[in-house]
Amino acid sequence: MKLLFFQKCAFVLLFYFFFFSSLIFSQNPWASYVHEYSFGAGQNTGQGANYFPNNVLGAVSTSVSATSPSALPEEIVSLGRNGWVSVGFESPIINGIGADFTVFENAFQITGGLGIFDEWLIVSISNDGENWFTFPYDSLTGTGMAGRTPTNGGNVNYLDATQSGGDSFDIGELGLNEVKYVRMQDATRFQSSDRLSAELDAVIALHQLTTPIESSNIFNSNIYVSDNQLFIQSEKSLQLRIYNAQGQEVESINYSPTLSFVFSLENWTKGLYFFRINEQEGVKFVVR
Ligand SMILES: [Ca+2]
Ligand SMILES: [Ca+2]
Repeated sequence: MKLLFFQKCAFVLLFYFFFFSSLIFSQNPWASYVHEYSFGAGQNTGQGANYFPNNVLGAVSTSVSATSPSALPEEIVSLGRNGWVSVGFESPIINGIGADFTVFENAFQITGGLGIFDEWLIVSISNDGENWFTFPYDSLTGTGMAGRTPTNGGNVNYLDATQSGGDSFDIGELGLNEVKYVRMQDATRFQSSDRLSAELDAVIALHQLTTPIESSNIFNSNIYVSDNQLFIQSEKSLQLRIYNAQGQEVESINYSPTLSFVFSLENWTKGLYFFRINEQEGVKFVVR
């Protein structure tokens, strides 16, 4: 009987995991606004108000390939010599395992196996828009910069840096755990004179702080998470049990009606959690 309950419970957890995970990942991972910018001289494709900033926000152009880059002003902006753009996201980039974001320029493979036509970008990150941390680079080889690897285009998974193309960066390399802004600065001054200006097509977050989803009406109660605190409001007494993504119970809370209830999640590990209220068939979650 007990086993049956856990099997049932596991099934429910699994169901809600798949149901809600599609909601979780529906969050926009692409840059969603331009924070600041300053264009340089020399090349101005896509800088007009009809095109910028939309051409650097949202998804990379999927009609491109490694040999056929974006060149349309609707899709890319030329930063101009030493010009730069910083972008922000719906939700901050966090330090996950490996690369945390990818920058797409319009580098391309030159036909005939003659290598890659690349235009370099120095990449910096910031959590407050004031203090910037720049990824180390080699101005002779371009190592450490963006603008070096073609976009693969098509239906590749752009959340997978191993198949997307572009140049990926790990914020943990600079000792940061969370950043709001990514800045790309044209670095073609270090290259041969036929490089006029780097372009920017798109930036995608690979690891992102996930916004908790309000879970209000399923149980006729109001349960939500804000600022790392769990709020409960209900007219009925509740027992709230919280499980981690492995299905282990990590907390059990007995709630009785008061004006409000606040439970701190400040010291909790970031991740996916499931809520089970009393013995009702239902699970909720929060990702911090
Ligand atoms: Ca990382
Ligand atoms: Ca674009």
